[in-house]
Amino acid sequence: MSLKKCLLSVVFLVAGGLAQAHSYEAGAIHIDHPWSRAMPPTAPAAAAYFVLQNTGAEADRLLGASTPVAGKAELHEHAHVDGLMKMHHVPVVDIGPGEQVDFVPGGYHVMLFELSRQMQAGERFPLTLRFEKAGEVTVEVAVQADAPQSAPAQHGMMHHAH
Ligand SMILES: [Cu+2]
Repeated sequence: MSLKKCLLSVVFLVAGGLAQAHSYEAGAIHIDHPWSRAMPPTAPAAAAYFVLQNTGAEADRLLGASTPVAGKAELHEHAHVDGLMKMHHVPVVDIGPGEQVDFVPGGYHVMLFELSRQMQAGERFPLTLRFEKAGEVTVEVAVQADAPQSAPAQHGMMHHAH
């Protein structure tokens, strides 16, 4: 492939990713592309994902989340325990100054329980995130059949110790 063709295909990939993207600001916190994977109607729970960036000089932390579509929303983290991937509830998620924290399949996520119903691909639902310093912000979660191409899934799975 010629260099020019190669560059062109990169541009198209980036443009394709941006077309679906939506993002929000809460104080110094930037929230990129909140999304949720469409689940079968009988699934007992769902999960929401996004990327948090702290553009400020002070540390902040995500304290919790809530949504009208679920009776309960918890911050969860996946971790390897005895060779198995297990998820557990975490009370807060720290975001240091200048840091990025990825909420991705296999890493941090907002777990939604007691759903009124499972959302379908193409739908959106509101999710309110509560930060210690940035306060509350309500974002729209895009329900998708598949993970967004731009999702840093591998990165999130490999480096979630921070
Ligand atoms: Cu979970």
